[in-house]
Amino acid sequence: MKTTIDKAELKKQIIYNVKTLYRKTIDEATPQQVFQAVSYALKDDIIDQWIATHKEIERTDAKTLYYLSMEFLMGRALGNNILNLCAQDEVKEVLEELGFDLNTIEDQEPDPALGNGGLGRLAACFLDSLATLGYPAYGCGIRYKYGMFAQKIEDGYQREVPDDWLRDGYPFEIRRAEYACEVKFGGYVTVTKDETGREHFGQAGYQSVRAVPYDLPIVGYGNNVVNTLRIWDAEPINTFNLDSFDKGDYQKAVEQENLAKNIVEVLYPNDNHYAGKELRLKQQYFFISASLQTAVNKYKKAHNGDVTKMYEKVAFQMNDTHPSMAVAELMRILMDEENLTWEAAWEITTKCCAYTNHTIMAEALEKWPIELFSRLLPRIYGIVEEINRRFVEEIEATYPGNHEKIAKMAIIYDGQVRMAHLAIVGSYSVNGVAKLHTEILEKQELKDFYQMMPEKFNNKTNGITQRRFLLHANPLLANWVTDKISDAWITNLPEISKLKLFVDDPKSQQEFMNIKYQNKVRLAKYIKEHNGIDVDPRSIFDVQVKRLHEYKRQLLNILHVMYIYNELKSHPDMEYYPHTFIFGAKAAAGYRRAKLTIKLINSVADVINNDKSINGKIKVVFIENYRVSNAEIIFAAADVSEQISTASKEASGTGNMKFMLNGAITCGTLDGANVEILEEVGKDNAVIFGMTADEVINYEKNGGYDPMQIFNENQEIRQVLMQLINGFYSPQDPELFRDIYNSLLNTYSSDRADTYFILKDFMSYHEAHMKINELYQDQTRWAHIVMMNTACSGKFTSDRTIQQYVDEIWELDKVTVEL
Ligand code: 26W
Repeated sequence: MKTTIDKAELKKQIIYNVKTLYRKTIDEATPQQVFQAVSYALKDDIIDQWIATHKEIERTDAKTLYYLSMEFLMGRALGNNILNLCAQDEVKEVLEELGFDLNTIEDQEPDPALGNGGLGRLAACFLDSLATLGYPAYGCGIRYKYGMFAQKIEDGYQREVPDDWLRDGYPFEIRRAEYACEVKFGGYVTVTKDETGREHFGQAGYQSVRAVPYDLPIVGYGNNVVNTLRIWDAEPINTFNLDSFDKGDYQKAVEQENLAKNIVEVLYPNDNHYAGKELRLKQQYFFISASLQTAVNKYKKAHNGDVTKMYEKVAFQMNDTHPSMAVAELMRILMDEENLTWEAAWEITTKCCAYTNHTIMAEALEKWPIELFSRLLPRIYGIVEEINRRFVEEIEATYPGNHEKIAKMAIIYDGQVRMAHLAIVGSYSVNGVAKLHTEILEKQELKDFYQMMPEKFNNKTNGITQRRFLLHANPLLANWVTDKISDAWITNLPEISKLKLFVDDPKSQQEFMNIKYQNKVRLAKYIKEHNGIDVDPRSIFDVQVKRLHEYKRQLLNILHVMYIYNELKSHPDMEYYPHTFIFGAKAAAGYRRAKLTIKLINSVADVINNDKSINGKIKVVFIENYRVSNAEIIFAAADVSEQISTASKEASGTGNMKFMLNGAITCGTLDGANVEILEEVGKDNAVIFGMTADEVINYEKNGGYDPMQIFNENQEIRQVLMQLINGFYSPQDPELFRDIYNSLLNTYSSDRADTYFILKDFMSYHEAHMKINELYQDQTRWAHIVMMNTACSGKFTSDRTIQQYVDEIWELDKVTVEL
């Protein structure tokens, strides 16, 4: 692939940027200043492609996607942009000539972390694939002043530190004040009748905020296509008028200023947990209203002001229910501002909107109290009421006299607005994110909707971008793959199956294992620098990195480490290959049990890592501040991928795919996309354990199971559990982990004991680990397994996922950009 970057020109630009940005010569510049200067220099080239892309989209009037998401977990842009511009060698050489190392410069960039976990990172992978495949798309989101908090571990506890990612300025963004628009909150609805007697709705007495977009370029791989991530900042509508003697005006001006300041202040750090905060509802409406207003205006400009066929050129994809206000806001714009009738507006809305569900966890469901919703968004609430009234009529027509159906399916019910129901009713497509997940939606969670409107439902199994998670994250393996089978895998991942030719070739095996070893050395070095712990790169790196949540069962993992440790202590000559158990996870700031689990992991690490008697056979490492940038190093170095959620709970998972691509074996339950990973790689190349989703669901229907029986019958498990309450890992405070103990055995709280079937799956998990212990010691067998994992990962590229969305939902037009 040829780049448009010219070395001499780039060098000149960097020197010039350092001068004009910082009044410095290049030899005086700090790495952070060089990072800024390089980024601005590349942005210059990117902007040419960006402009060309938009010219082409306009010229061909191509159908465009608006991916609506409260989260975009982008990770660093510089390294990725360099790769997608195919300018790796050029930039590296120029920097070397100027006396800087590219890796050091890349490390200066803060991680733009405008997301929590899976859902936000999926959005980022999708943008990469859309640009690379040449599909016109906007990501629409919020420019949070503070992104996902940085995690500090102090005395084993998590402390949250604000993520001030904009502190030094973010070089890739562009403020687009000319696209600013007004978003209105509160007040009341006005109705006027025109001469024909038709009612027109408006708003009065409201407060408003000025939404100002910042655009970030999304560079396609080697194709000159640059799409846009448009994130919205909030500013006061007009700086208030100090001359005003009117007390009411003054008050209102101050309030509006505060509203603007608060709205985009911070990302809510909850993952899979709905907290019902008023400010979050404001955030949702804020970015949806701004995004839809601009989308409609843009469409109108290109189509003589006529919106009636908008669905031919525009698709709105709602990333979970967080943006589902889009349904009502589009209706508002089309009726109140474009003067369409309800019927005409509804046709357009339901031909433009589509919804992706990302979780079946009941506590994640967004339900807003009517009081709050209608006070904050009176006009939108009125529209939702009307959508609901008409939908309930439809239910009655389909199921006459069936009041239970209405109770189960209505959008407004029991004093609350059910956002998932709004999203489903207002969309032409509803999809889950893995086969099993979509099946569970159809058969259980959304059964009534599936029965009434089966044609809307479809599956889109998630994917990841190999550009970031192999090409950028693992250059050694990426180069090796390219040497073996050409670089076609970069834009066509299924090509990677050609590696199957090499999985039993001794020389290739050795090369592959040697690369894994070097990546483990890289991670060991990171761990030494950040944790001060020595880990042996020859040990098995067994890794669980993801958000901390009970359903993801980090607790199962650490209890099992405690179990193995006890075994090693009582049978010192036990046959056990050295293991390094690596964890990385942020807990939501208010999630107490999750935070206690972090403390437990760190306490166990303290005891085990300092016990000389086990000869370093186990090390436990908790990597602080897990995020996209260190994830890239971690995936590349993993031998074992822990994907151990309670079956049925993890909608898909995407970390599982990143591990697989980088040559790790999955130790997992039959949950989410693990099921499809197993299908691709074959049962000899993955280790599966635990209950199936059906079994879990059945137990749940029958009120759970009795963990006390396991406690009583299994002495080793009992010992582990007793160590939670006898001070073994917390001598200063033996009661410290009582809550975790109780959660597994007691019904002291409203929850069932062991809600997530940790003890039920425990011995099966242990067997899985013993199997891995055995497999690893046959290095030929192991190399075959992990190479098969890389070779069979073709399905899990987000390029495939996006192509399926395009073919089956969005029907976008491809553009090609010639410079
Ligand atoms: C309202 C609070 C809240 C916040 C975030 C509720 C739900 C969420 C997200 C939907 C949680 C999430 O990230 N879900 C994950 O989405 C990934 C991408 O589809 C899946 O791979 C994960 O299995 C799923 O947990």
